[in-house]
Amino acid sequence: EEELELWRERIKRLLKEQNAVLVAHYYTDPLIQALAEETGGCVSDSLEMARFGAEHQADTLIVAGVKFMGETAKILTPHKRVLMPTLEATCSLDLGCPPEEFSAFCDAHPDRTVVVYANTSAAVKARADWVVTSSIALDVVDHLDAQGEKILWAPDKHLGSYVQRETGADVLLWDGACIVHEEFKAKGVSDLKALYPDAVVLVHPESPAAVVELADVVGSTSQIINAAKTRPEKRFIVATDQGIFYKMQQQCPGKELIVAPTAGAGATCRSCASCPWMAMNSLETLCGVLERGDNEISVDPELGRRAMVPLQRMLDFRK
Ligand code: CIZ
Ligand code: SF4
Repeated sequence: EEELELWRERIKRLLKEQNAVLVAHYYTDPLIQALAEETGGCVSDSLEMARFGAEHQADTLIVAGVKFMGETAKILTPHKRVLMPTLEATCSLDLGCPPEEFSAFCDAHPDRTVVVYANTSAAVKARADWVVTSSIALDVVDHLDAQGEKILWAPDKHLGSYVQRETGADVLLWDGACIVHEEFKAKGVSDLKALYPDAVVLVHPESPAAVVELADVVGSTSQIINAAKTRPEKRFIVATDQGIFYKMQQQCPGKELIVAPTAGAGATCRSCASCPWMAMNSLETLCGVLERGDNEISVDPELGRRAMVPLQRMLDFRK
């Protein structure tokens, strides 16, 4: 307890001294999310993190999340210093989509419009026509489909097949998955739903189709939080990373939030549905990076300029 308070005080002082702002993802440790809120930083999904960092006056952005989020911040604001508590925090989607193989896949399908999820490296984004997050994937693909375009989608096959089912577009899928969401089990969710028939099922579309099928609401992290907040029901079964419960509970006082089971049936699960890379962000690693000023994210400027084109397309589409 006392030690935590010491970390917190040190981090607050260092943020101020360095004109740095903390930008944290919903899946990070609640201690980090709380500190971001207290210090005027931001807690959000990857798109809002990038937007917030770009618009904030701070010279230094401390990105608590995973590598692609730091890279996206750097691409949007190349003149700012972007630091991360650890450079080891990656993502199975990013890892599962190496730029050379991806580029060859695109070359083999030149007739397709290349749409990539935000959870990708700068080099993969640079090869894309569009970058999307889960909150706007359906709208963008609908728009492209209406223009008669065929889609090449990467890297998440579950999100991609969800988009394909919902829009009816011609979508060719890359074979990637999120190791956290892929573990949610339809049997577990339906058993839980039988136990709590009044519960609303909220599912992130990185989950397998059988789980998405059971959802009352399918959406991005922000859309899931918003659904829990605005729906009149009092109980929710949530299929996304447990880190989201900090913000959800804050926005939904008095409502019961239950994490969807990742294995077996019935029992709720406490140690799962938690991204191991997000967990590398701690008060200790955060304090360390502020003290040392290392772990700086760099993106080759030319690559960054190319990646900015599909990113800007997404930002403009959202307006
Ligand atoms: O699963 C992730 O890493 C998500 C939901 C990222 C994001 O877009 O905020
Ligand atoms: Fe990647 Fe999944 Fe972790 Fe998100 S939760 S950073 S998609 S591995």
